[in-house]
Amino acid sequence: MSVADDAPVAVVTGASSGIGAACAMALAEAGFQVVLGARRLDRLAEVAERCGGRALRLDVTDQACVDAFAAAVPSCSVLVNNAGGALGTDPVAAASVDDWRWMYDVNVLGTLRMTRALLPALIASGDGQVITIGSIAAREPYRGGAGYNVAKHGVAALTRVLRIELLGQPVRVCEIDPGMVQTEFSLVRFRGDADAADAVYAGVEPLTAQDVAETVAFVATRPSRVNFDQIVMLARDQSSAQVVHRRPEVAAR
Ligand code: 8X3
Repeated sequence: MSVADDAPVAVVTGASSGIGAACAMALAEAGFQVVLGARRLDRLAEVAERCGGRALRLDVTDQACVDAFAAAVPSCSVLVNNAGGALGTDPVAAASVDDWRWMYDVNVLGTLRMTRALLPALIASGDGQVITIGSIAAREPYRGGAGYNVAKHGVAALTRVLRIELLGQPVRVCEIDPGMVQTEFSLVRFRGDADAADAVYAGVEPLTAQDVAETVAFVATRPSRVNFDQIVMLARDQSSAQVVHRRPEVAAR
C-alpha cells in the first residue's frame, strides 16, 4: 500500500495484532501515514509491511521507550490508544496486586504516557484526534472483571476529562468501547489457556478486529467539526457485558 508523503500521520499503539493491527490497515487505507508501535517488533514489522507503515518498538509501560517513540514521530494527527489488556478474572477478595498493577500500568498509565507525549504534536497539527480503545468493562462492572473493570473505568475517566481539558484546542477526543471481539485478548487474560479463551466466544458471533478498526477509521475521517465523544460497540449476540445469546449453530472457533 502506498500513501502520500505529506499525508497526515496516525500512530497506533499495540499494533502488532488484533484491533491495533486492523486499525493500522484501516487508517492506511483511509490515506494516513501510519506509525505502528508494539513490543513484538517482528510481528509489528509484518503488519507495517502490509500497510506501508513504519514499525517502531513501543512499550507503553516504559516512559523512556515512550519518549524515544515520540521523538521519532515529529508530526502526528491521530493517536489511537489501543495498547492494553486484562490479566485474570479473580474477584476482589482474591485479587493479585501484581495483576492489578500491570493492568493499571498498561491500560491507564500507558494511555496517559502516550497521550502526554504526543499531545504537543497533535495540537500543532491543527486538527488532531485522540481515539482511545476502551471497553464495555469501562461501563459495567461484571463478575470476573474486577481489576480490568477498574483499569478500564480509569481509561474512560482519563479520556473524558481530556475531552473537557482540550475544549478550545484543535484536538478531538473519542472513546470507543467494544464488547466481545475475537482477538488474542482472552488468551492473554487466561494466560495462554486456549480452552478458557475459546469458551468466552462459544456459540457467539463476536465483533471482529476489523469491525472496530472500520469504526476508528470512520471517526478519524469525519470533518474537524465532528467529535464522537463515546461509542459503545457490541456484537448482536451481546446486549451487555455478561448478557450473551449463545447459539448452538455457531461453530466453535
Ligand atoms: C474486552 C471486552 O467484555 O472482556 O475489553 O471486558 S470484555
